[in-house]
Amino acid sequence: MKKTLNVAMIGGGFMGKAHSNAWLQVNHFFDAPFKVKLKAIVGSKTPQEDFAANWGYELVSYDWREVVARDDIDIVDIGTPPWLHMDIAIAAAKAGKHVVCEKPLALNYAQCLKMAKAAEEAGIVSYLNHNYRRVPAVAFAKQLVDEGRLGRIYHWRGAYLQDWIMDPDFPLTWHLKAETAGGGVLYDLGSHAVDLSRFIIGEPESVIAMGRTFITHRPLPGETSATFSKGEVDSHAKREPVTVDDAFFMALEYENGVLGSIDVSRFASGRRNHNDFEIYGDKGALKFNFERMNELEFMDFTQPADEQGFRRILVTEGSHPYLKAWWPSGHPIGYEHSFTNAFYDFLSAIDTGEPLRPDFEDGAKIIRCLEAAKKSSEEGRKVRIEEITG
Ligand code: SOE
Repeated sequence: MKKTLNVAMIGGGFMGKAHSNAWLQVNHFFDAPFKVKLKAIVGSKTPQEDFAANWGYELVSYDWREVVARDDIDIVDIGTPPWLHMDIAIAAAKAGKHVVCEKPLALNYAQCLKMAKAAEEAGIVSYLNHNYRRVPAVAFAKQLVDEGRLGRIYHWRGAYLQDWIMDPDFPLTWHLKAETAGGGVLYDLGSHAVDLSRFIIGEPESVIAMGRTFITHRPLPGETSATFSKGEVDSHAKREPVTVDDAFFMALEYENGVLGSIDVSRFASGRRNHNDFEIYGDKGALKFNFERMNELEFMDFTQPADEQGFRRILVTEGSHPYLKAWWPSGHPIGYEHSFTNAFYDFLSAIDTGEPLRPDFEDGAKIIRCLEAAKKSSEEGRKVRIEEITG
């Protein structure tokens, strides 16, 4: 009889929804080592009773400290804005809970180091939800690179582009303030983009970057009807400063000699969630585009020149990463499946004690790179990642 692990979900927003779905699916599609039970949902202000009823949480609370301390909680899943991550994660680790945390890990490198230390000292499994690593086509790209199918890698080119805050009347939400988000798109999407390059290519060594804030003042929430689309705002609405970036363009040198570029922006009109990368090596090249997430373009440079070209691989075979758990070949999967894939790996790591990546150590390395990018943009020079000391 499999042991049941009880999950406390802290935060019931977009990530609370995506995580709750994955916890409910993982035992249906994977032979996971544990059963999972949705034990508690913890909200901040908005009532969570409907959320609890919809997803089947047994308890509703508005006090994360009380829930994290409960003996009947085994996993704490943090889906709050970044400014709350450190306190919750350290309390959970000290209480002996395994911890899932949404990205970016925390507001700065120093906070990340404290979280990683707490997880290490507690001997718990920490997982930082860079879910795109567990999109099968991304995991397959890594497999091809690791097998040497691209040979010596020269370039990584990544971009993560959205457009949901281009309305100047979009309000000054937590995403747009340094004290609650850490950074703007650099942290929100740049953390994903840098992690993808670390997953497939290796560790960045130095960065040159330029950041920009296009809309410097925004109306306070409540003064505007603009949510995620154009809204009307009173002309006299009070506007406060935006203290984070809207776009960041980075050029990176990796420790293994790869030269890379990563562009992130929330002002890329028409790009709703465009996460893509290209990899160029002396034996071949790859291109992934999350808008076509079940496909990978592969170019075999060892072929005769007049036969070369990028061919589209449909990444839906049972032999592709994670896919034997899902549907027969030719049946695509979606964004939400990457979370379920990740949570299967998380439960397996709890069972085997094998390391799970990305963990809080990874989170610290990612934020260290992003802080170096910020420093580079402020000082107008190339910054070595090691200059950031926390
Ligand atoms: C930003 O809009 C966001 O929600 C990210 O925070 C998520 O990590 C990404 O998966 C979708 O876009």
